[in-house]
Amino acid sequence: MTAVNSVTDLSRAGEIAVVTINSPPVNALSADVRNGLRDGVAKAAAAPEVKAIVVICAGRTFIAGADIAEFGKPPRGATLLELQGVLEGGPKPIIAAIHGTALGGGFEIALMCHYRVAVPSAKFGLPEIKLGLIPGAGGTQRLPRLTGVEKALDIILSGAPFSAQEALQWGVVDALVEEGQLREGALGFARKVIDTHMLPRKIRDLNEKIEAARGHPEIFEKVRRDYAKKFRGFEAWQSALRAVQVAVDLPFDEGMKLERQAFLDLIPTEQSRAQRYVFFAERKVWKIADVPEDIPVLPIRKVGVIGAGTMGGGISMNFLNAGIPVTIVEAEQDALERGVATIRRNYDNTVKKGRMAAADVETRMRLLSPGLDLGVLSDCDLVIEAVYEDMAIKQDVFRKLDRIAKKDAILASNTSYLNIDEIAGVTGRPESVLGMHFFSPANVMRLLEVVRGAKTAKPMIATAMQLARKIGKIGVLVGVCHGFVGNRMLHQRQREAQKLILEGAMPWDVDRVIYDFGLPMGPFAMSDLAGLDIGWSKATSKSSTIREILCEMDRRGQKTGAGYYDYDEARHAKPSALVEKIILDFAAEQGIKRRPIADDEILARCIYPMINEGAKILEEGKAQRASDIDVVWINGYGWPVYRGGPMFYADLIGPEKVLTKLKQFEVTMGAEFKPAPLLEGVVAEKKRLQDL
Ligand code: T1G
Repeated sequence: MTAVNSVTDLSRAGEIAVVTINSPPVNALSADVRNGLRDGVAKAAAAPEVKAIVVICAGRTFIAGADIAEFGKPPRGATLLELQGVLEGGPKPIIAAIHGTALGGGFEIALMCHYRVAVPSAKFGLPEIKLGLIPGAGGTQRLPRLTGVEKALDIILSGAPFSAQEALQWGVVDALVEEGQLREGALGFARKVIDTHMLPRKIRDLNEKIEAARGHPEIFEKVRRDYAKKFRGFEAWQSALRAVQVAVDLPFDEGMKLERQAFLDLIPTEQSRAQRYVFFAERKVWKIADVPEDIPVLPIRKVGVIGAGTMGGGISMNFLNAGIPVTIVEAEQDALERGVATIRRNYDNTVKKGRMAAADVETRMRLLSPGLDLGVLSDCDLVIEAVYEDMAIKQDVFRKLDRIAKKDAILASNTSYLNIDEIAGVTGRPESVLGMHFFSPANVMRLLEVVRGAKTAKPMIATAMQLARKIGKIGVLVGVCHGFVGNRMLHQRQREAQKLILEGAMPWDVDRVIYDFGLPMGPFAMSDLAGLDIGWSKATSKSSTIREILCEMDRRGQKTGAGYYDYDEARHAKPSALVEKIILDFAAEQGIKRRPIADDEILARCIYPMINEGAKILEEGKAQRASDIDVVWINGYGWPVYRGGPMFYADLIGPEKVLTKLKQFEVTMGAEFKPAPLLEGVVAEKKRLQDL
């Protein structure tokens, strides 16, 4: 074994040379890895006694892509063209030996090799689209030559990983070797290549499958139609489509050039910078400054859920999906049966969509134990309360829970707004109390706000965060304040939206601006979906807001076929002339002189106060970092990932621009726009929020 460089070794097994990459954590295709690969393979190829070369990685995975941290920095080290030269252009057969995840540039390196073998657990993919990029090392040119155009487009546009079995089926790998025996399996395959005189097979020369697509532009038209809705607002996917079309229409090297240029053009774009920022932001959330990564966590073998309503049911499904038994408790038999039936119905719908086997439903339902008495929760390691959003009711539940739950149980509340410390305060074990704020539908939404109380112990925090990862959530640690991070910022937007429709805009104007900005829906469509009567009561309603008036008229949202919008049978929303009249009359009664309001004012009034509130949240230490706030908004509120999140967006447009506008609004509209000192500071020091 000789070292080629700090991350690459070269060894021999008879006539076979083995180039081993070892650059933890994921063998990303950094400059050192590229140099090692280039020099290692070149050295092996130059050795007369070498008949074949195996490229393999140490550690947990084959090359998991280009080093994302290198993008936007001055290029250094071996280029991808050089690698193409020594790999695909090499004189001796090169076999890529794959385990873990061969993604992006890593998969493209494997496609530059002449043969590929993998262990059954390996995964493959081209996730560049998730970074606002396209494959930039031949993926759009080589993959369609192996799989055909439609499959290649699906792999590139979905960015989703696929299995080794699928890779074998689609001709992406030549053989699967025994799990855990990759090196031996690869050497065996190389042996066969030598013994059977198999020549270097260059994918660039395999044109049959792309020729089949030549003269069929309808293939691309169909894909453009199919993906248009999913990629609303995104840019990179069009470049990916064009690159694959070029692979069909042009000679290989011209296709490579165009792919490369399209890739390089996307790197500096705002969208790709935002999506790369989010990639790292979603990995930073797990790092908690004062909770060491090796702190002992509590085993969670059994979970209790109090409340079998929409949230309680969805929350339970997360744990059932992870194979963790759940005891779900309700006060009434009917409510309990309804809750359990809803869980089964949700699973049955997933089976109907072909995304789950019927047997798996039974496996999950067998892990679910319904109960009518809190006493059945006495042996749970974690109990999550998901009852009506009322402090007195929640405190009553926690008092009882404190008497019933076992000593080292974690007691969590799914409250969306309320003060966790006030809830913990009624127990004798506030150190074991925290918030686990799921987002509806709880079995679908990836975000979980883990709320740290003033006395919550560190092992409880670490356990909750680790559990979040186990149930497939992104856990974001937040502090106790009204509405935590997400809802606290949302309140700012909703407040301004309500004011805007009195001052001159209409609900559908505000919604259009927010929708065009990239969110799945605007504040009024969202309220209609959730129901305008959340927290509303007929007894106390005084026609003091548009929302109250609509509820009094039984226009409670989609569920009543009318709210801010009128809805047809298919629940398609239509601006309502009646609501327009209600708003005009109400504004007149309030003595509000309506005025034309431009779209950019609507956007600034809805977004900038959110950013300002985010700055206050950071000031108060209710979030660890600005990027955590962005992860909350992207995974909990549909903020478009290609805009990076509210705080990243502020940095993108310039914190000074946000500050100036807030100050203008403060003068004309009042103290609710008063800039946070932290924002003032960031501007004064010419810093960015994301650097805080
Ligand atoms: N570059 C730099 N760092 C990376 C990285 C990458 N490609 N992938 C992972 N890391 C870091 C990550 O930040 C974390 O660091 C640690 O590795 C573990 O990651 C030319 C343009 C491989 C499935 O998009 O999907 O190739 O937080 O926590 O859950 O066409 O990482 O510990 O300091 O995610 O086990 C395409 C990205 C790049 C794959 C492992 N490749 N990575 O998941 O661990 S673009 C990707 C992943 C490209 C070419 C183009 C996952 C993983 P830290 P982790 P994990």
